[in-house]
Amino acid sequence: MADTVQTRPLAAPTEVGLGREELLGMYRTMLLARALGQRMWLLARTGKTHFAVSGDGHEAVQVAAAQALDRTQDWCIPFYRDLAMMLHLGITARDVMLDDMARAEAPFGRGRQLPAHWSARRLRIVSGSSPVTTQLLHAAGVALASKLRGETAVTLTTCGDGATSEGDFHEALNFASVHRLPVVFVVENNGWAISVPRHKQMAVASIAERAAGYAMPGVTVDGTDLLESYKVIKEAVDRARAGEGPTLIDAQVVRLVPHSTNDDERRYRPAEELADAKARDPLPRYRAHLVAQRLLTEADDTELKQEVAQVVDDATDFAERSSYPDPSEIATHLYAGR
Ligand SMILES: Cc1ncc(C[n+]2csc(CCOP(=O)(O)OP(=O)(O)O)c2C)c(N)n1
Repeated sequence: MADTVQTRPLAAPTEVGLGREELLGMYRTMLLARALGQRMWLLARTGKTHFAVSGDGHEAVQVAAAQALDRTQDWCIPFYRDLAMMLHLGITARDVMLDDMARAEAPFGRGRQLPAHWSARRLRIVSGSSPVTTQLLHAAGVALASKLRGETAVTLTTCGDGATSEGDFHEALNFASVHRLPVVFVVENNGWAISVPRHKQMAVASIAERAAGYAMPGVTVDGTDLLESYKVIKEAVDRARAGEGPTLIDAQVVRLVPHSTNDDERRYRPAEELADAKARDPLPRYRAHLVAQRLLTEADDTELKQEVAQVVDDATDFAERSSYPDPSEIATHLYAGR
């Protein structure tokens, strides 16, 4: 079943070169992603929206990835679990909620897009497509464009472990390596592709091993350890920017909830495996680290949680008050205008 990850103490802040503000900012994003994601799950369960997919358990590596990018120039092509990454890059809770509730002002698709297909031109976030793994090909293409233009931008893209068994994964990594493209592939490896456990998806022992087939570095990291993840991703981003080509990162994370609101994991997921996953929840782990480092007090924590709860309520109310697209505009943005 899922590979077991040795839990080590979190890397010390001085090791990764981030200050208190950044360390606490990453914690706030994790809290916000968790609270916003849980609200969207409830909205789906109560019939207010039709679908939700969660990033619970993936937040640490996502925030680490966003922190490792240069927000003035780098590109990001996420997949559907990357809510924390999107929030840390600057997408707002209101925008996420407008999209979730399919409102006319939803910035990612004007109410016509499946939830969790975020994009933002100003933040250089390119929308992922619904067929899994296509975003890796798009990332290779964006990175090729940056290289041809002589720019120093790096492109970071993500996918799940199941996605690494798709043909698109092979094509993207092969092309990126042959052309030494400035791209970082982060696999958020939660051990499941809906109900299919990893050992039924691939014969290799670890996803990082796949990198050898493309002559690029393959690095395994505990993706529930925010600072370790940051170190590894930052190194890969720096390599890419220095013209040394792509890196494959196997970030071992946990899926804390069913695949989506359409899934009943009780039918296939062993109770012990779920309990192990919950014991590796990145949020209390990072919080404990901040408290131990005297970067966060109980009072700070309570205040932060209250502030985040308000942001989630505000986003929900704002979206609920907003209008749906007018039926007369049903084809707008679907077909090229004349
Ligand atoms: C090409 C393609 N095949 C199947 C699907 C249906 N599908 C959506 S998510 C998913 C599982 C993906 O698993 P994984 O890549 O491990 O990511 P996870 O959802 O576990 O994070 C599948 C099969 C799809 N969207 N696209």
